[in-house]
Amino acid sequence: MGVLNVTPDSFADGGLYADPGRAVEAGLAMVEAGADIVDVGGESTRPGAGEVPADEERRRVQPVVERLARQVTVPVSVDTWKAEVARAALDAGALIVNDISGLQFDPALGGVVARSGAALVLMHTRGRPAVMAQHASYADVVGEVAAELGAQLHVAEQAGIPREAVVLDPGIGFAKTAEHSIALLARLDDPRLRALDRPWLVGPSRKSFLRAAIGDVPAPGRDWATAAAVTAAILHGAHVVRVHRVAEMVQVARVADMIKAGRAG
Ligand code: HH2
Repeated sequence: MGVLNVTPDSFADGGLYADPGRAVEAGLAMVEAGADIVDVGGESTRPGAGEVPADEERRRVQPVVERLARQVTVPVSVDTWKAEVARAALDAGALIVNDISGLQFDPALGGVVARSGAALVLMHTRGRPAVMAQHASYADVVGEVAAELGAQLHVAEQAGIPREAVVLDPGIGFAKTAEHSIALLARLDDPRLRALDRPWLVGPSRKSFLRAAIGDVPAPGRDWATAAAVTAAILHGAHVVRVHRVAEMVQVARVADMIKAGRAG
C-alpha cells in the first residue's frame, strides 16, 4: 500500500502533493513501481495533529481519488475516519476505507462502508491524534490491542460490514510508545492476534519508533530503517505494508515473502 498524503502537514510527505495533478502523477508512479493499493489521505494523524473540517478534507481527496481510480487497475483506498469524506471518496471510485479510528470516531462511518460494499481497514488506536499519546499505557499491549480490535470488529459486523471485508491493523505509533510499537511488530504472530482470523496491515514507514534504533534521523531519512521493520513485519505474518517509498519496499517485500515461503520466486 503506497501512502499518498494530499495534506500540507503530514509528518513524512506533507506538502509534496498538495496540487491534485502532482498527487495523481505520484499515485500513478506508485502503481508503476508495484503498489497493490494507493492510500489517499487528506488529514494528518501524526501525534498532536489537529482535525481538518470534513469539507476541506473532501476537497483535498475527492479529485485525486476520482482521477486515480479512473486510471489504475489496483484499488484506491481513502485514509479517513469521517463518514462524509468516505462517502465522497467511495462515490469517486475508492474501494477501501482505511479508518485510523477503527470505527470509534464517527458513528456514521460503519453504515457508509456497509452500504457501499467497500473493504475496511480497522486500525487500533485510543483517543484522537491530538491526545492519543496520553493513552499509551498498557499492562499487556498485545493482549489489549487484540481485545480492543476484537470489540471493534464486532462493531463493524453490527454495522453490516462482512467480517471478510475487514483487514486489521495494530496501529503502529497510535497511542503507542516506541516500546509498544516494537512489541506489536515483534509479536504480530501472537495467538491472540491470530485468533481474530483476519489479514494484517502494518504501517511502520518512517515512524518515530524507529529512532529508538537509529537516533534522531529526520523522517525522510528513515527508509532503510523502514525496510528492516517491513521485513520483520512480513516474517511475523503481515499481509499488507503501508509505505512511502514504494519501489524500494516492493523489493524488500518480495525478498521477505520469498524467504518466508522458503523457496525462490
Ligand atoms: N499511519 C498513518 C496514517 N494512516 N493507516 C493505517 N491503516 N495504518 C497506519 O499505520 C497509518 C495509517 C500515519 O502516517 P502518514 O500517513 O505517513 O502521516 P500523517 O498521518 O502525518 O499524514
